[in-house]
Amino acid sequence: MTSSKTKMQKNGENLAAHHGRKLLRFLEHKKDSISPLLIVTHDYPDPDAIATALALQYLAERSHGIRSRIVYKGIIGRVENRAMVSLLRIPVHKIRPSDIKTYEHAALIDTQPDFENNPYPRNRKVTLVIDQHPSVKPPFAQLALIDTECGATSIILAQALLLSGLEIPKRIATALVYGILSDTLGLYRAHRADIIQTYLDILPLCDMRALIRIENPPKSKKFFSTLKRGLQGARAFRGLIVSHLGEVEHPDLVSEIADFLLTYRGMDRSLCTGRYKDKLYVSLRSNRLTDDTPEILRDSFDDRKEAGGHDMVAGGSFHIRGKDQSEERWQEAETLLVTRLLKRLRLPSKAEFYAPFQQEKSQDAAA
Ligand SMILES: [Mn+2]
Repeated sequence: MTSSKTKMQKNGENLAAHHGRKLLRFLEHKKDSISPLLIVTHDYPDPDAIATALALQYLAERSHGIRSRIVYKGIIGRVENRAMVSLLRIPVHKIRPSDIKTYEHAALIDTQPDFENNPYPRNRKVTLVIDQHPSVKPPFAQLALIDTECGATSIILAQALLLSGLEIPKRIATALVYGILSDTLGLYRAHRADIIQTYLDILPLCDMRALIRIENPPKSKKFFSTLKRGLQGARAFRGLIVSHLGEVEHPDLVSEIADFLLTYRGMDRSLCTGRYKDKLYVSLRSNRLTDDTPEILRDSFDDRKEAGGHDMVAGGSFHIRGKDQSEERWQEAETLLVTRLLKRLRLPSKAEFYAPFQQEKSQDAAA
């Protein structure tokens, strides 16, 4: 996995720029045959996926007049992501069944043809794949740009835009900067010099005021009541903090609370679950550089294909089977998941979890 990267660096080349150039050449060669293009992000798209899609749309249109439509499945739930879409006026649309029929050409963004987290038919060849996640098998695509160590897929598009010589509008630069920051935890997970350099090159072009508003949006009462539940139900044991949120308004809350719980002093891993429609959504976070977080989560799932991620961030979801999704079935699934995780982490199965934020009865009485 690392040999190509080492080779690149030895040759003094820069992998992000290499992929950027490949994309520019591909669009140049295929400009007459791939328009209109359906740009498909992963389900419940995050800022990195949204920014990459937006930048690809702009690049394809401005450089070669390639028309496109950005689509996704699920919802954009996280308040920051919704603020990003509205403040930067990003034209993202819910996918319609007719889109798959109408568009002959598709670009998969921040996901791949064999992943479960996108709505594109598995058996159909795609035009383009741009992603940072390790492949399960070589993608069935005309061109696949996959850089598992680029920190954020937005880096590839930022490089392509910088190399294209096109003017980069503020809203595109801002989206890319936010995509990079959120996927790399504020560059903490940017492990290559070319990633930092790409970020620095695009940063002066962005709208700092819009960026700060995206990063600090007002949050709803629903968010705080979910957070309250997440804190009250949290259980900790040897650096692992677990919380089952129960029913959630949207699945993004699960990753939001997982991120938040990980910041509790003394914790280095957090697991959060939430029930949404007929699925249990799961997020696993880690502060340990040696953790292969997606692999840990896959090992804790029944079906390994239902979990994924990169670096220290992993997520997934699975159906709760049975006609009547009784409380029992949900709880069974939540408990089994924790049991498997403990086993995978070689923690005792009879872990004595404590409840760090639970209100004590006496305090209740006093209040
Ligand atoms: Mn990403």
